[in-house]
Amino acid sequence: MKLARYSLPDGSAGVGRVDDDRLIPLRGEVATSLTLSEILEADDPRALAESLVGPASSAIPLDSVSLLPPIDRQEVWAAGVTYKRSRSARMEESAASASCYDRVYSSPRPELFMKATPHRVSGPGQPLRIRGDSKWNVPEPELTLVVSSRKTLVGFTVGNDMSSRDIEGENPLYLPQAKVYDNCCGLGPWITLAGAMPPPSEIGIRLEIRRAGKSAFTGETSVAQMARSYENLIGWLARENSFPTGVLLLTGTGVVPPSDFTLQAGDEVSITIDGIGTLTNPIVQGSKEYEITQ
Ligand code: DO4
Ligand code: MG
Repeated sequence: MKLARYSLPDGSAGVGRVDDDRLIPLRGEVATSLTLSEILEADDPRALAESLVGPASSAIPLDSVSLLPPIDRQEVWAAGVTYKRSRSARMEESAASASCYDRVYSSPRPELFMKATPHRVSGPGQPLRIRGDSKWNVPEPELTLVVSSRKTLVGFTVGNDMSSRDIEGENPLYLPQAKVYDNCCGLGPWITLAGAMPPPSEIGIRLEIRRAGKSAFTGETSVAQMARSYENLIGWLARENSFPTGVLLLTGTGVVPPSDFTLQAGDEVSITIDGIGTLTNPIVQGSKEYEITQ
């Protein structure tokens, strides 16, 4: 089952089940007072959502609703260097930090960092930002785990871990600035509940960047290439750490454009993950006030 947050032109909003190209709103007094994350907190989110789905006659064509980011009050974290391609890209990016990236790929403890709070997240069609003080930026297409407050994996969504590679490469201590800023994280278009997701060996991840109506970069990987399991990443994230409203965890990128590629304002980034769907966002330029002039 796929669950989405949506709003309608009349200003109403809610949670609905996505069936192919239609959305069926969850109905009734209970459903309208429940947030998506409250449904995900249920012992059996699928059974709860199923019991609240309205009649088929209430279905709305998906292209007539606005999909909102599938997050309410959760924190968003991310794992890094979980694919060989990410390890080699970081080692190229910074000679000074190369050994850190090399070691973290095979160390028992993964790289985990706080990526975003809900107000920094963009949903389907909403803009993602290039920092004004950065000259080298890429999207990172990442399978994203949706984890409840009980630290149980309840679903999956598509994530875009936007990254400023020049800031990250200059000094590893700048990582939070390379990763965390307004509109730094794409999530959506909805959540596929855990039971409906294919096994990792069957999950392909594809990235396409379009510029002026043409494809400027395409790349793909498979979750089978990820060096760590979902359980390993959740286990480390949850050590000595509580998430009262749940947490979303991006699992790292296996697709990095070549080093001479950087995003530009006006680009459109689409990430497709098997079992979920496609998240598309336009890219916008950050503030000129901070632009690097040299
Ligand atoms: O420390 C670098 C960030 C790595 C990352 O975000 C990734 O591998 O996806
Ligand atoms: Mg990443």
